Amino acid sequence: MEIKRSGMITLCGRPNVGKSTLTNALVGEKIAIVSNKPQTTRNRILAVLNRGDCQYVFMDTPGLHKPRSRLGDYMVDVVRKSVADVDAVLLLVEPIANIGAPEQELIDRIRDLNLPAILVINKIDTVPKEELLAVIQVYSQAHEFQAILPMSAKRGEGVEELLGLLSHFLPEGPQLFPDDMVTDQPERQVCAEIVREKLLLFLDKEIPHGTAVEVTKFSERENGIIDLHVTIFCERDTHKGIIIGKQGAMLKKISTRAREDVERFMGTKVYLETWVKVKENWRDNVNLIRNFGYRDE
Ligand SMILES: Nc1nc2c(ncn2[C@@H]2O[C@H](COP(=O)(O)OP(=O)(O)OP(=O)(O)O)[C@@H](O)[C@H]2O)c(=O)[nH]1
Ligand SMILES: [Mg+2]
Repeated sequence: MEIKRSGMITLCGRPNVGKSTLTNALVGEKIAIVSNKPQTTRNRILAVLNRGDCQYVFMDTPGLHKPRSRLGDYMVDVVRKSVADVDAVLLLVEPIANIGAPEQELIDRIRDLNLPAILVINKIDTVPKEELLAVIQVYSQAHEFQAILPMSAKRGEGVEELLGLLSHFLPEGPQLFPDDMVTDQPERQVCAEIVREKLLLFLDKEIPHGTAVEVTKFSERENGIIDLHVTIFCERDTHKGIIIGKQGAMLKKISTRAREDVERFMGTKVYLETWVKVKENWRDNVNLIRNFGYRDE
């Protein structure tokens, strides 16, 4: 069907509220990595959905938080820039009847820029229904949202309703991205992110937050097999030891799970080789941050 309406929609909110989970649910594909640890997403990620005569372009963003490193500064800057000239903003919040600092800051920005905004109360599967009323009340007093939608991104509940709501915010206009484009992330970037997701999955505390993943080789053989070499950077020698694990057990676990996901994503067999290197305090080194792909294009 010919696209007659298209628009940009930013997803924003505090860390860990479910922005990336919702992004994936909206487009029906795993585009953004997800973890139970805050500050998983570091860059803005586009996810595109064509549905009927509509093209939705979603922008997943890092969680808004108080930065404690240069990398954190960068992430917060990405959020600010993404909550700007868009057709609609989705403000995601936890099902809690209390407006925290990140929510207030985002509401202020939405108001200052006069942006159409929908409040998404996520994770409603974790609270009794009765509690939602108080949440809705607190937020409707704080701002006049175009709509308030309680949902569960993880269970996919409310997704269709949200798409229906959002279609009204898409202005008339041509397709912004080609049919087969689901994300603006290059394939090698998605592969690096998948490895980082496994680091977040298997490692504790500060260690995964201090890692960056760089793809050093990404090539396809004649028979379609992909050779993927990645280097995992961490901040300390002790962290390197933990990431590698006893006789390499941890690194093997991380690599195996990452390879399975990369194979699913690429639709072909993948040979993955991983190395671990130390770069002290890279999160406060502007040049290294840029090197690892955290920069404005
Ligand atoms: N119970 C429940 N958990 C959810 C829901 N949506 C997301 N989660 C979980 O919340 C955690 C964070 O999800 P993400 O999608 O990574 O959150 P995010 O907002 O992108 O986080 P950052 O990138 O760190 O800002 C994960 O463990 C998800 O499985 C939901 O509707 N219900
Ligand atoms: Mg995220």
